[in-house]
Amino acid sequence: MSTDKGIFITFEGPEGGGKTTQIQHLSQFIQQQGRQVVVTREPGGTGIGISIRNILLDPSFEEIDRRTELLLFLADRAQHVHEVILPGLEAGKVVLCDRFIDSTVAYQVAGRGFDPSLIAILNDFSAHQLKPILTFLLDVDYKTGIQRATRVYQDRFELEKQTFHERIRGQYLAIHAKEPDRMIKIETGVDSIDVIQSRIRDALIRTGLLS
Ligand code: Z5A
Repeated sequence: MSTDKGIFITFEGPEGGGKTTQIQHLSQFIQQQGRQVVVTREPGGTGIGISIRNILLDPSFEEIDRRTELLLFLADRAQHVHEVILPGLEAGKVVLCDRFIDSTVAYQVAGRGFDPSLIAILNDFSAHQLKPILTFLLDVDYKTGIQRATRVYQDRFELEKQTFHERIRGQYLAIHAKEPDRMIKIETGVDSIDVIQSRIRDALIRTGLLS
């Protein structure tokens, strides 16, 4: 979404692709240009969302049913769009969001086996029909991504098998093939943080979203 007011940009990709890092750098750059920025994420972009995130990532909840998991991600999003994203856009800000509806397609369709048409309907519902105007797919191979992402504590998703993460990556590449105008793919496995950041900025200038 890009109105006369705000601009909504999302960052997606497999684990450890550098989304959080790149969003932080881009936020500084946009602010230097005199625009206000909202940096946010899913799950966990609101107070309610932080509680939901804690349930979703807790590795001790091995018994969680995939339907419960899906509904928690959707509940997190409904609150997030209502409380953070829409007000940010209405106020004319650039909203940079770490994961959004494409994560639900990648993880809950390819990862958990849900029907894509069901997820399309639920994504629309939970997002209040909002779609990003532009999405960066920060693509990284499994080994590099997991090495970068793994900290002392491993969350429920980090503990998933390699085949799970490879299905997720494949699904992201399929979304990119279907919507190449909305989703810009950038490889992040080899290049430095600065080189990747300049590719992101160049793409934003090329698309006319930033000057
Ligand atoms: N999920 C879902 O299933 N359904 C949904 O609808 C939604 C989400 C919305 C949230 O986990 C989990 O929820 C996620 C999908 C699922 N699980 N997985 N996997 P999260 O938010 O905790 O995890 P994440 O989004 O995957 O974040 P991450 O692991 O922190 O990855 P990142 O943000 O892409 O990477 P980073 O933190 O910027 O970088 C990681 C490290 O690599 C860091 O030390 C950097 O300094 C380093 N880095 C970054 N770039 C480079 C380069 N270029 N060179 C060298 N080192 C680098």
